[in-house]
Amino acid sequence: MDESFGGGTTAVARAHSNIALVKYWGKRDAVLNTPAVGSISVTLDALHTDTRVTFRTDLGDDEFLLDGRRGDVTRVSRVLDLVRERAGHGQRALVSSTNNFPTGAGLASSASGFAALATAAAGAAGLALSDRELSILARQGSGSAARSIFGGFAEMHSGVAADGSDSYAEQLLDSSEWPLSVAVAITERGQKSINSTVGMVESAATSPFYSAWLDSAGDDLVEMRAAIAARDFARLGELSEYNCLKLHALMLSTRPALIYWNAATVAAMHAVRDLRGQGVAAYFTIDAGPQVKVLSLPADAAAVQAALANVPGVLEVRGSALGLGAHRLE
Ligand code: 2P0
Repeated sequence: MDESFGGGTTAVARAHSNIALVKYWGKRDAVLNTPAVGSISVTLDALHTDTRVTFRTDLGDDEFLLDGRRGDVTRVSRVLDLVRERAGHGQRALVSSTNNFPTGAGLASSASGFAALATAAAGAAGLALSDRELSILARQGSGSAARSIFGGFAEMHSGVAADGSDSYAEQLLDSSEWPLSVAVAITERGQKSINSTVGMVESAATSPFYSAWLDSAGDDLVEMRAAIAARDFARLGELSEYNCLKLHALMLSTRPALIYWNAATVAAMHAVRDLRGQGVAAYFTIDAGPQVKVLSLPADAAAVQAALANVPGVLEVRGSALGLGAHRLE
């Protein structure tokens, strides 16, 4: 617990966004927000959310500001309720978050956002939670947020327990153990049309490929773990592209179809394959949005960023190293 002001207790935390190399899509339990499949991600140093939480005795309801504007407090309150339950008090909170990147555009703002919220809220409530407990808490805000508690490489377990107690992420490698570079090609700054929570429910309900998605996830996780353990970049990259395109095949076969790509998204995918034709080991991955993230070894990062900047429709390219896990800022 930090300084008291305005009758409240405050904590501030930073969490970084992450991108999945083996992706999460589909829920095992919608109330507990447990995923139907495990996932493996890398945490991105360049994209982060800073969140300040203050519990106060004089508030009638939780209040949430995102980049200075009033945001939807529903999911924020869900996480705060769990913290209040554990802390044994009913104080409402002021929550203020800032992203250093566009919100809701497929850059995993919910991942960094809910990991920062879980860390700051637990801190402001004076709870000393383990990383595993924070991961479980963050998951109940957003599934991908469970992974952003950790830096470097993280694996999320779908779990089997009815209460969600074994549905958490763990670190596979620290960011210093295998430095990789990620170039993020931004092709659109607006909010996407269908959020992931809704999209994945529609895929489960309507796509004939959903059962194949579930059945094949385990093999991808085994292979990705092995690629990471062996520091085999070509295997990691090839598998990341395969898993990404398999996810988008599932999205495209959803009714109505989830088409998250725009023309620049597709052009960037071709540019990455052209780079490989020229001997540069670069591999793309794309989430529920039009941005393209390209993995490379640090020595090739400048060439990858230059190639992406030349793609028609790419508005901006941000380079990133792998980042740290969620942490308090005071
Ligand atoms: C992922 N995505 O593994 C996948 C790839 C998007 C595509 O996790 O409903 O925002 O809040 O648990 O975490 C996006 O899903 O969904 C996501 P909720 P979330 O990164």
